[in-house]
Amino acid sequence: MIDFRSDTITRPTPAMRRAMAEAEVGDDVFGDDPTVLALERRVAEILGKEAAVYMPSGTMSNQVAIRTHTEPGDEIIIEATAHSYFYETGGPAALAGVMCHLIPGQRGIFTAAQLQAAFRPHNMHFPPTKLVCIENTHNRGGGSVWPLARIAEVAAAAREAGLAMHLDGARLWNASVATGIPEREYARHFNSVSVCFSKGLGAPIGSALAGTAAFLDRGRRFRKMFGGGMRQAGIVAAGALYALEHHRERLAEDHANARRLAEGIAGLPGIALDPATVETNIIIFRVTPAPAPSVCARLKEAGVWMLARDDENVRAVTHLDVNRAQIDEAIAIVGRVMSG
Ligand code: TLP
Repeated sequence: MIDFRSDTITRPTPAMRRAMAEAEVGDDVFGDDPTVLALERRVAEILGKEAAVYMPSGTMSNQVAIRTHTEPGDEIIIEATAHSYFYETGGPAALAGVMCHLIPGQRGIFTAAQLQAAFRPHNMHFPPTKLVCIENTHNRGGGSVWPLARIAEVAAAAREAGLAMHLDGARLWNASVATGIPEREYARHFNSVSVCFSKGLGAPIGSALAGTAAFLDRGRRFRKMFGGGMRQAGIVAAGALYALEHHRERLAEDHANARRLAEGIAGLPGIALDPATVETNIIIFRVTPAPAPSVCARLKEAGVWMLARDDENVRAVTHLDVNRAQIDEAIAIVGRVMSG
């Protein structure tokens, strides 16, 4: 089975497992797990932030950020298909008690003018707006990369209005490898940045939330409240540290594989796909006739596992556990299924 369901499905490599087995550990809730502390320092350094906190998941990292920036009854501004709104089980409403003011993006990306149009005048009838969230790369946008200049414009508009900025950078590593722009150049436009180790980097567990030390003092409290205080977390943090040092640059291979797969299937009957839209490791293509779930079922039977993003579109994600030979095999299988 060639598994394109997500870059979350990767298994730790033997070298990563060794690093995990040998990790020095302590009690992270007491703040004395040396491996977790080393990971947090390294993430803060890469992102150019004062501090970082290790988190069990990207979802918790985003939701702790939203809760830390706000109080119940506040409002956040977020793109209409952003993960934190779309796929985090209503977290902003349930955990932070905030309203989401949605902006429709183009492949997940919106403009400063759109943001400004969402601002509310100061008036007792309205919820206070506190935060703007951006996702880079954008998952439902098809792994799209926010242009740095656009981020700067949106951040300037937010700052002028007194709003904080949060980056869901679950795949910020992919954005940096695709553009050559260091992570910290993106991160400097944000008050908080969430990154994941368990997606393209191939670690088994974990994310981190970076920002100022004062912000993360408050953030640690919400991590504990949401059940994310971990103990000998150094075991898994060691996998994340290993991934950070050894698996970032190789994301370029995943991007090349995604482009190769897209080019290989773009001309097939029943597939609408412009390979030029594939910027990183996510491919989204429309299938005709729909529904996408039954196309995915046929593909799976033939040995290629992809997920329906909705009724018309299929998502395929390349990652550490799919090599170039498997990409070519997948192209042949998709070809047979779509022509059959
Ligand atoms: N995304 C998963 C699914 O939840 C859709 C995937 O397979 O892509 N931010 C972004 C941009 C994400 O894509 C994800 C996971 C998360 C946050 C949440 O991370 P986890 O799964 O660690 O909670």
